[in-house]
Amino acid sequence: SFDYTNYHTLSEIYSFQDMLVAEKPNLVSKTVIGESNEGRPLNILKFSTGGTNRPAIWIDTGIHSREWVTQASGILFAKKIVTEYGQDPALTAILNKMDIFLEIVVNPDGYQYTHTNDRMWRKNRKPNPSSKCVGVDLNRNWNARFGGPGSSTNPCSNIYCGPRAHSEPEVASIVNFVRSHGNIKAFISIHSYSQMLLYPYGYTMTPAKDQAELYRVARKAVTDLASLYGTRYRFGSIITTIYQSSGGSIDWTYNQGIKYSYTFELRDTGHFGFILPANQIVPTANETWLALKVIMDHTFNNP
Ligand code: 0X9
Ligand code: ZN
Repeated sequence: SFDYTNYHTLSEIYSFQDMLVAEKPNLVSKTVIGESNEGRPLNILKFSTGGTNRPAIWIDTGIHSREWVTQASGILFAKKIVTEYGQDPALTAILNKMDIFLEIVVNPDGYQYTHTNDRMWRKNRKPNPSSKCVGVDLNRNWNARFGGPGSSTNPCSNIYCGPRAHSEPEVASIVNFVRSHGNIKAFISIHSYSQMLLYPYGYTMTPAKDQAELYRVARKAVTDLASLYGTRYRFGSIITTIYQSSGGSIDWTYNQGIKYSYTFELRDTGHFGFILPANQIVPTANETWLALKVIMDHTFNNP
């Protein structure tokens, strides 16, 4: 059976997804929402107990390929959803009314490259015409002050925004999915590292109109997270808590009307950074899951 205590290759993650669907076909299904620049499938798992186009919660991991604890945690979230449904009253109530979508590997080409060539690769692997540098930062490619402060128009930069908003298939496929679904109530994008829980905006100091509510939910989420092992998270808007960044996913989803748009930065605060030892995967996922449940529960109770 699957080893949740170690990091996995891309093909192992693809197999895990199929295994979970085979195990619980009445609860989990797989949809291919597009293909990456190098032609790999962009898979999402749908957790649903029925209905049509139910209000939904979106969770993604691995938009930045080197942030390995995020994809590893995504695997554990998937496993937790199937084991806790019917056991945990809050999650059961949520799944009886809402669907959960989970994209574990938003950036499969980058993830493959972190295994074969460069463990510290962040962007996708699209060649840039008229440059020898490769890749677009998939968290600068969204249509939320695209190309603005905290992004770069230089293809050699690690925060290169790309030629135009939604130019990258890995981003465009999520944009199309979110738009065509039309009933997504929470959008949670998971990064590492820094131990932060962030909400819009990243491109402007102007507070989000729901800032007071986003703050309260974040405070409860990080409190519950810390209750397990004492891990401390900072929280607040992106621009006031981490740094200014334009073209990020949750600023776009928030402007689309998805009120509960959050970004996590998982463990640690820099001692190991992106190269977090595998023995921290399970505790990281466990504590993060408590915070996710706070956001999901609040979304469920505030339709
Ligand atoms: O710079 C980023 O994309 C994120 N930090 S990371 O070290 N994981 O790269 C911060 C994301 C801020 N989010 C948005 N601007 N939406
Ligand atoms: Zn990141």
